[in-house]
Amino acid sequence: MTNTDYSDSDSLYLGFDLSTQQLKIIVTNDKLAALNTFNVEFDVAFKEKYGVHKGVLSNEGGEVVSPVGMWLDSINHVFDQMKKDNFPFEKVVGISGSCQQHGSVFWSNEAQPLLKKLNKEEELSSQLKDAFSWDKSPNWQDHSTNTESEAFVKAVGREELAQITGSRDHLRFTGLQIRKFATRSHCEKYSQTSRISLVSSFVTSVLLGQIDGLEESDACGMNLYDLEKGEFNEELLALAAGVHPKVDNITKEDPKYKAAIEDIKSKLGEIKPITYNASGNISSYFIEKYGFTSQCKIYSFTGDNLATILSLPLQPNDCLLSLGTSTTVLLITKNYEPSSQYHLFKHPTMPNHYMGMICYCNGSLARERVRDEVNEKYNIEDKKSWNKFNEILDNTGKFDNKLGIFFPLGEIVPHAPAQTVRAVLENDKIVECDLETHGFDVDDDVRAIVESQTLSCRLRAGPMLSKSAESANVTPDPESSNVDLKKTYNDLVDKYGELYTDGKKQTFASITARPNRCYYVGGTSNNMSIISKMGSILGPVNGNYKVEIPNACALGGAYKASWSHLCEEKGEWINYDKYINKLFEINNELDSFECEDKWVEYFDGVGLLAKMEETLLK
Ligand code: XUL
Repeated sequence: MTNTDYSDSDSLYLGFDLSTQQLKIIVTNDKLAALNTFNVEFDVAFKEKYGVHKGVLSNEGGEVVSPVGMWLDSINHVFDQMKKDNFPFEKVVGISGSCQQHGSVFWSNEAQPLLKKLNKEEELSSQLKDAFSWDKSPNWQDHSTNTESEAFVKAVGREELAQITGSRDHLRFTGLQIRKFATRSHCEKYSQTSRISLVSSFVTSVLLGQIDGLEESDACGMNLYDLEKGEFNEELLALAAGVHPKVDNITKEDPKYKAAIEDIKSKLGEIKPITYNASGNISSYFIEKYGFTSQCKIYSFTGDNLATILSLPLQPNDCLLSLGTSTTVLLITKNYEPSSQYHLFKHPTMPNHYMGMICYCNGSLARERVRDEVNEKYNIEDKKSWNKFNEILDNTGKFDNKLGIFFPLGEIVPHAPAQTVRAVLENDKIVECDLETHGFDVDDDVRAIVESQTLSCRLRAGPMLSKSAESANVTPDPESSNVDLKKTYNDLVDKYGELYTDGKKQTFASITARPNRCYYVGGTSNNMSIISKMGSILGPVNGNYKVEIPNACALGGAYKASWSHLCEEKGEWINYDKYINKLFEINNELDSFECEDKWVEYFDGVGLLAKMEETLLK
């Protein structure tokens, strides 16, 4: 029981976070203040009923699924908990949320009537037992779709798929999962499916009491949606439905082809462009059972990564670096510059903007290995101490033409097996070397790992930021505008030749793009030496911020609800970044910090890393 006082807030908003292992609901008010959270952990509450481990069921074939009934039970469970806590449901005017991405829910023909006539005396899961043609949902950790991945690549090609859908083929992406379901694992159940939801639209459908359309930004994680055209791509729908002429032994003239395309289109339904308009009002089940009012609006939910960017005052060209075991970079851009190495999704609240997402496998584990080497060299007693590592990093001077690539695990970006590569630039030539050769020692590893990890972000973010940097009117600070960027760029190309990243040519615009602001979250963001170094290399025009957002996904959902509600009330689009800027006024978790501007100095690093990746990586 909590003693939260809601009396100062007339209107409340709920932000859901349905993730792999739990459902969390956060309560916020008009001032964007987080008042309370409620949650249920699946393994704690439902292990016995559903047999889940870490929220999912897995098998040796790489299949990872979540029981849909468990998600329904979790909604009842958390609302029951809130009721016991005397939560004022009648004050809730808007609900939105965040869900794990890519998962699909297969509804049966009985879904619509069952959703409409829910009885408040019973739980959702028992009443909706027959509402699904399959009672499971593929989880984003599923990796059982290699066959489907091959089909997508054979039919369309990897880069082309990224060009159309913002991402190359990924085993977890919904289109591949649907193809597996329709052609391999559950052919009959596919034919019994009336509608297919993403996890996000599944939850809103339950809250609305009718099947909701897919939310556009989350739908970008399907490998089916043409981001630029804003519609499903027919060739990709054919693949998902198992009727692609190149791989399914069927012609476009065959009536079965046309029927299958129509069928999958009606299963997926229309995708509404990004909107603040509510999908509808909460259904009578929740009004009668919990005490919501009929005025409570349900706004489309989105994917968890997309919700994360909604939890911060992020503007176009801002980058959020999440520094954990892995490194994830999320950035906002106007520039549609897709690559098979990262993802682009539509931004969930800013029309004509995208969210770029770069996922690296090697983050803190790789840094810890170097820390351990250093502590061993200097006989540091506390083996986990970062003091020596940080001292070395803080004392590094100018970029000294030594770099290392540290991949203790196979890397996603760039796609490469586990390896360590070190190199120095001698007489303008890149010379591969080992530790203790060519003047490269353990201390150099310290700066080399932080530099190369950061330079990799800079190289990949550049093309996404470049054009949008112009359109967003990001002007470099006065000091660096004294630098002749054209000359610096030409010197770089003279020295290294044209630069390519992941097979794509870098341009003057992409190499000279700077982020607006950089935000750092996750475990390593507590290490000021590391994030100061990163900031000095990335060179954001308007500063670096260290942030702590423990409930980012749920908060992003709640803010989406309060923003949408305000837009609806005013009857006009309120710029999301302006709205969310209020956080700067109320949130002292947004710590800005100073770091040296070494952005220009690191042009050499950009060149050296690009060439090392091109020529030395196995
Ligand atoms: C993103 C992805 C994961 C899940 C986690 O592509 O697969 O981040 O969304 O919930």
